[in-house]
Amino acid sequence: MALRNIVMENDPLLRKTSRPVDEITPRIIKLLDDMAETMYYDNRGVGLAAPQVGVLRRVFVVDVGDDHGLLEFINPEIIETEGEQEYCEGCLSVPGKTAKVVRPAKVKIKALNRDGEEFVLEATDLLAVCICHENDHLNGILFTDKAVNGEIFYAQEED
Ligand code: GNR
Ligand code: NI
Repeated sequence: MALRNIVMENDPLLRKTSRPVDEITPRIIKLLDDMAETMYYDNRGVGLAAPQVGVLRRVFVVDVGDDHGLLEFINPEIIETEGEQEYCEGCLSVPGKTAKVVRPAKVKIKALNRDGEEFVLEATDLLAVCICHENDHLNGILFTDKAVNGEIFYAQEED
């Protein structure tokens, strides 16, 4: 495993649409492993999408610290949403900034796991927020684009 560099906000890569994975090769498995390691390295990471490490493929990982543990999504599709919730979001590619974003309260998502098996997951709370945030990355969308009232908050950076 290896840490990957995280692409920052001003990089045009973050604005591109990622392509589906057509075959789950050892390269994709290594990408998933490296993304999990990179997400956990910065304690604050609860998710990471492949374009954030410069790979324009429809892949993301999430671990919000609930019973689900580490979740890996390949070629995800949000197939149902319900309700609304507002959450103050951050992003590893947009350090020092937060914004309130309105997301669905509940999402149903379909994806492939690393064995190429399709699964469907229903998520609520922070897991639903995080899934939507990561899925947006695959479409070149950042949370700041969706800030409630366009308001961005500048946090203190701790290093
Ligand atoms: O680490 C992250 N924290 C976070 C907090 C609230 C809502 C979404 C997130 S995702 C973010 C990691 C990241 O940038 N994923 O793309
Ligand atoms: Ni992000």
